[in-house]
Amino acid sequence: MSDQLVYGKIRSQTAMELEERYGAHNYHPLPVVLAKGEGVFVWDPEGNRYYDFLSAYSAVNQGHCHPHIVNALINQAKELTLTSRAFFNNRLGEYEKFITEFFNYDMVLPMNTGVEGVETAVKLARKWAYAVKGVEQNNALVIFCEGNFHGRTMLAISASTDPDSYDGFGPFLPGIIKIPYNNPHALKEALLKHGKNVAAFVVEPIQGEAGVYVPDGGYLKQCYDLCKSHNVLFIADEVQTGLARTGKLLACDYEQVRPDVLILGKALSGGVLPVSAVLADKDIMLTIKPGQHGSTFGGFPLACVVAQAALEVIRDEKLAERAYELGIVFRAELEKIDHPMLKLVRGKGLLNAIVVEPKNGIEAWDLCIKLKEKGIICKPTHRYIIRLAPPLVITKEQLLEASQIIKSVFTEIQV
Ligand code: IF1
Repeated sequence: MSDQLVYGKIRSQTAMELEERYGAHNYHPLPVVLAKGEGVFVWDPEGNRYYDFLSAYSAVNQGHCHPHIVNALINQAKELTLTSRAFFNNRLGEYEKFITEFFNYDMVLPMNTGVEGVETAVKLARKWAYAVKGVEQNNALVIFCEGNFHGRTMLAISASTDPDSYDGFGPFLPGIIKIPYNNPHALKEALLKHGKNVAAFVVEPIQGEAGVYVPDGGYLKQCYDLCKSHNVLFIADEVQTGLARTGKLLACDYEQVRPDVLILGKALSGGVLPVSAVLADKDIMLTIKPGQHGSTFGGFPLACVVAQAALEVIRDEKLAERAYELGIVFRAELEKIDHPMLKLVRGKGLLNAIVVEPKNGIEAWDLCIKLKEKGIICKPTHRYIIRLAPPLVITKEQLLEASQIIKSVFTEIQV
């Protein structure tokens, strides 16, 4: 580990102390300070290099500071950044055409964060339920899955079953039903009981925060068909699973399911700006009229050019195909690790996780500290799962090198 300051003006220790003193304590970061990112690598202020195996929770699928995306940002930033939607601008329409053709939907509603995308999708579903399905005003219901993570707003935590997300923030939003994930029968029961008032079913194709919980094959299609038979919108939250992360452009593509409403975020900007989007066809999208929804920065010129560049990288560098092939290689390497703490390897594409059993007081956090010391940064979700999600631009050689590092951490732990 080098000790001299290489990047930026403050040392790691100082950076951590400043965050501790002046920043809200709403996170418990791994003790590593990042000062530079390029592709699959990040460096701390002292110049120590790490493989990034979190990818900012799948927001930098294209790799850190991808030149095509950063150049789009820089060039646009010199011309026009923000106009508000009080006026037209020369970037939004072009981007809307690009992204709706890219994902084969009639229209897009541009927002900023992933959770704003979720909020927008639920507002659309309610509007559609009253205007098109004929649900009585203020009686619309939305079904979510237990173990979900959709963000941190009051809607999202009202739908959450994780006490860390909702405890102490009540009262919560009404009109929400929670059913077990990966259980089509539970959805069928809920729809038989409440179907006439249900506007939508919101689901993550793979539950990321729950620990990369991959549902059984056919789950999404069964849920989609159940929704169609009850005139209920199928809403896919692909904020984390979308944009090539799981080995397909969308995780729903594995089952040829076309969501009625598609929510994108994170890698939609390649990690350069908060950019999210909700895609749907006209009959749904046009239920929101002028002045009924929006955001200051939603669809601003800077976001439009960045998002288009981010999608071009996914297309031109064939990131979904790469994630698919390399995911198979990576899981095969991880499954070679024969250690009592390593219970399970699971994932799709390059969204993977290892389930570890704490032993002799050693938990997932301790493994992440050891991985950091060996040049890989990742983060546990819950106490026993480590998500392993590198940027999709990682090469096979780099993935194999990182796999060896992961193996070495386990072999060095005596249990
Ligand atoms: C945190 C988790 C991941 C998401 C899905 C919507 C959103 C997210 C499927 C909201 C955001 C982020 C939020 C971030 C950590 C991270 C996370 F650990 F919190 F759960 F990825 F799994 N839908 N996930 O995963 O998007 O508003 O954040 O842009 O809050 O700590 P956002």
